[in-house]
Amino acid sequence: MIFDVDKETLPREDLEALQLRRLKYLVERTYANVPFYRNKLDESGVKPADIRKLSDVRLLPFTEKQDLRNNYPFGLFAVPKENVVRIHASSGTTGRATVVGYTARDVDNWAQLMARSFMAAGATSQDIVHNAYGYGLFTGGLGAHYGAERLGATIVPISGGSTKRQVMLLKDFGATVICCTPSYALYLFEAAQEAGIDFASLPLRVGIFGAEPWTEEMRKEIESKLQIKAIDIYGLSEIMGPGVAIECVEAQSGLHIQEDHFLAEIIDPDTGEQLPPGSTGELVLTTLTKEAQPLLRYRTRDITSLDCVPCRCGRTFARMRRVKGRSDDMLIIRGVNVFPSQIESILLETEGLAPHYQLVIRREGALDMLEINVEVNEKLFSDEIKNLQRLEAKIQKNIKEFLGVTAKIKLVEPKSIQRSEGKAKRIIDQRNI
Ligand code: DLL
Repeated sequence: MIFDVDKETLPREDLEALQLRRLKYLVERTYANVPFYRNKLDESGVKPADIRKLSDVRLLPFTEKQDLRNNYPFGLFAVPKENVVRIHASSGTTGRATVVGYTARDVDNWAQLMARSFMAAGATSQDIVHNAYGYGLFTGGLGAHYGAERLGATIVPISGGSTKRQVMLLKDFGATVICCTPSYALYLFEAAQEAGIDFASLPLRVGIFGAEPWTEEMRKEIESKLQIKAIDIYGLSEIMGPGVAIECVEAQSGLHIQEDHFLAEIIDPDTGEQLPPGSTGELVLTTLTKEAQPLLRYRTRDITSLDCVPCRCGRTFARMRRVKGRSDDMLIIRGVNVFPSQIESILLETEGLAPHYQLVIRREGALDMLEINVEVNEKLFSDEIKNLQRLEAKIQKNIKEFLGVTAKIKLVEPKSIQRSEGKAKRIIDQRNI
């Protein structure tokens, strides 16, 4: 089912005409109201009137995370502060937090896009939604909350944490849809096992998972353990929050970008040049309708590709491939580039391993060393040492063969890697650089 049929199935020609209208107005608004953008446009000699066709987006300057930090907290607002009804911010583990503002209409659009997302994932007003994304400055909790309400579903605003209690309420309330990070879904599964609750016996049927990179192999693992459909949802606070793109349950093949609200491009992260359709590169997003804090050509750092081929679900919105990782999370081990997701794929295809791992990077002398700590399952844990050693050697060989990097593999006890209630911490960089 499609929530906004008239929008989500617009013929591409009409969609592009709508995007162009919105883009022109956006550039006018930002030029008139945000000194940062006026200066940037003046510097690059571009006037709002220069935007005549959609491809003219290329003329516009990029916006980077650092620009948000430099204008901390409210320097990029395009409306008077009294029109801002909500603030969110990213956690800011590195440097200052990035702040985002919303007008009432922004919040309303977001709810609408999240309602669309829920329906694309196969949810309806009949569902009970267990929302374990964190409530607060993080956009996950409130984003999913307003969307589920707009859909008319019943929302359980459990937020993150208190895992044992979550499992109990999941069962008692009979949730049919769950929203959380994919890593937390696995943690909940373990907690349920410990509490003697069988996920397969619960009415839960759909999981809407995002906020961190995950792989097809991880999807299979979650779908088979929890006995649900696992749907990938993408978003980022700078642009809106969750709901920028979502997979449809019909195809589960790429995430439909809500293109009436966001203009997507793929660029070469090194040169900044737009890449031809279908290429893999960095996703750049322009907010077409955001009022409080519109962004021109925001560099997401997320690596993906776009596919405009019509989807069998009937939606005409382009699909972005599952995010491979962030360009800033890409590891360079002795000159070889690897994304953590590529390592995850290999680990999860190996029998006997649990989907819990951490990548530790160390500097030994002048060289970078990658150590992969991965949990084995209970069955393997009780196995003979020589079998475990054989398995370590096999994983090491596969990683070398498929990814070209040498890694030290350390099989660790079940449940010894710290579980996370939100985004999993997969990379521990001890290089101090
Ligand atoms: O993580 C918003 C969100 C909440 C998305 C709930 C989905 C579900 P930020 O904290 O600003 O916002 O982090 C955004 O997380 O640039 C990606 O690198 C990563 N990310 C988000 N969704 C996915 C996904 C929220 N489905 C950053 N796959 C983004 C891979 C994702 N990475």
